[in-house]
Amino acid sequence: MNYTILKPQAEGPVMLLTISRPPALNALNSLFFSEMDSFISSVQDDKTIRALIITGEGKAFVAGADIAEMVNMSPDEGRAFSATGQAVFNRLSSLPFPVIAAINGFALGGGMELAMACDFRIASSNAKFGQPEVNLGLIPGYAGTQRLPRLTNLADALYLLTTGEVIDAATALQMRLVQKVTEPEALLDEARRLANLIATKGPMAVKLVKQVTRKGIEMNYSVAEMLEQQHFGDPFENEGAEGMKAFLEKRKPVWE
Ligand code: CO8
Repeated sequence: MNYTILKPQAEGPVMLLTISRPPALNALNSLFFSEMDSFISSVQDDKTIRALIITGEGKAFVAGADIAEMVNMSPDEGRAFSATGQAVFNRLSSLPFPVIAAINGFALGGGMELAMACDFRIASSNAKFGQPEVNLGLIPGYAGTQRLPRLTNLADALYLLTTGEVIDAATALQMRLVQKVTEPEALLDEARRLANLIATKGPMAVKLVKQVTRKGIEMNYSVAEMLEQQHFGDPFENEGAEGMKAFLEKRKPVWE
């Protein structure tokens, strides 16, 4: 498929997806969501893909939802735009392989929400983060009010959401909003290193661990423990058997 905004690039077991709309600092418009939805459909059942990296072209990761597109929306159109964005980001979060945000610059509003829909985040030291919707008299619409307190804590989330303050990568790391900060020129190499590291692990185990962790965090604790128990047995007859045998035989496992 030909995309206008998205640039997917297969690199062996890793897929690199670049959001490319630099004149608008990669702001998210309807076309972006339609392309992202198609992209997700095209990769979700591809067993050769073991990890996805999402980054932005130019000086922004994503500077937010497209304000020029939203300015004339009615309340109902705003709600529909929010529903579409939330649905697409939920599909992204549910991909069977890990999704890494490689945040190269501004991750503001919808851009920070996109980064939060990924499984974890690596940031360039010059990246900037914020939920500046209140500056526009708006609230986040792609689940920023929900993912941010879950990833950080209620007070840090409300601090960012109510002040609209833009923070640097070091502060984002302190808040555990990002997992790692690199020099700008090392960002993609580090994201690729982590994605390729994941690609060496048991494919079924990585898929299961993501599913169980993401589902479990939404559940009551003891029910979530049961979910882990149920899935713990799944790899024993195949991938887990090979992994454990390989360890005992002091060799590298050969995954199917
Ligand atoms: N939407 C549309 N265009 C944008 C956006 C955006 N979010 N951000 C930047 N642009 C455009 C600018 O208008 C400008 O266009 P032009 O060259 O035609 O004038 C171009 O990108 C370059 O931007 P700047 O000249 O402003 O670049 P600077 O380096 O001076 O500033 C900033 C960079 C600080 C990132 C600045 O552009 C900025 O503040 N942008 C807006 C940030 C923002 O408020 N983001 C939140 C948007 S609201 C949102 O994301 C809500 C999400 C949920 C929506 C739910 C659906 C209803």
